[in-house]
Amino acid sequence: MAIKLFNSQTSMFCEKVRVVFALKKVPYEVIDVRADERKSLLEYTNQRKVPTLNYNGECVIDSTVISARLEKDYPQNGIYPDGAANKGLCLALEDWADEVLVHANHAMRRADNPETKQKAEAEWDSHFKTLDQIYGGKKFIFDKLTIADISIFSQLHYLYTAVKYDVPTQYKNVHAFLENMRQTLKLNSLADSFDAPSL
Ligand SMILES: N[C@@H](CCC(=O)N[C@@H](CS)C(=O)NCC(=O)O)C(=O)O
Repeated sequence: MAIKLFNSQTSMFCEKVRVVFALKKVPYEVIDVRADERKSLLEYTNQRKVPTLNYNGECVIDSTVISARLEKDYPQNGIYPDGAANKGLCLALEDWADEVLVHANHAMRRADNPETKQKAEAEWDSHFKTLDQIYGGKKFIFDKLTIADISIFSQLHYLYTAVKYDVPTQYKNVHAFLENMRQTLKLNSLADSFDAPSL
């Protein structure tokens, strides 16, 4: 039985999972939920969120749960750093990107007047400051690409491609991180979404 990913090409959480599949070189089939307005997803899972996997007949929901499951079953090209302390920090950063940066993305996307736009920019600005410190002088947060970098990239990439907001030029380390991830993921341009089957 094949692994099937209920996917939306524009979802940042689906992109996160597609990168993990590609890193581990695990083949999977894509079911585009936009093709039938999530009808087959709702029939299979009774809920609307993607990414969702039909994992050889087992239903697995949520990008963090899916990534951890793929790591367990396909340990090659590990997505967590070595050592319990670093792994804990990595999981906390994954959660920060998924829960906090996504909020800033939604605020920016929904901003429809000067006041809400200013608020959303201030929210992102504080995160850019944090990220600029995190990525000062290093390619990845730990000694290799981990799920923390992938989750952070997925949110920044969504900000660039879907929200169409450019990271201000003063955040040089954030720009360097985006360029490094573009190269790592072999994207021709940052405007492309990631859909390579392997890395
Ligand atoms: N925490 C979840 C978030 C998933 C999520 O919010 N997915 C969005 C797309 S980016 C979705 O499917 N929303 C549709 C809905 O809630 O109706 C994860 O990491 O997978």
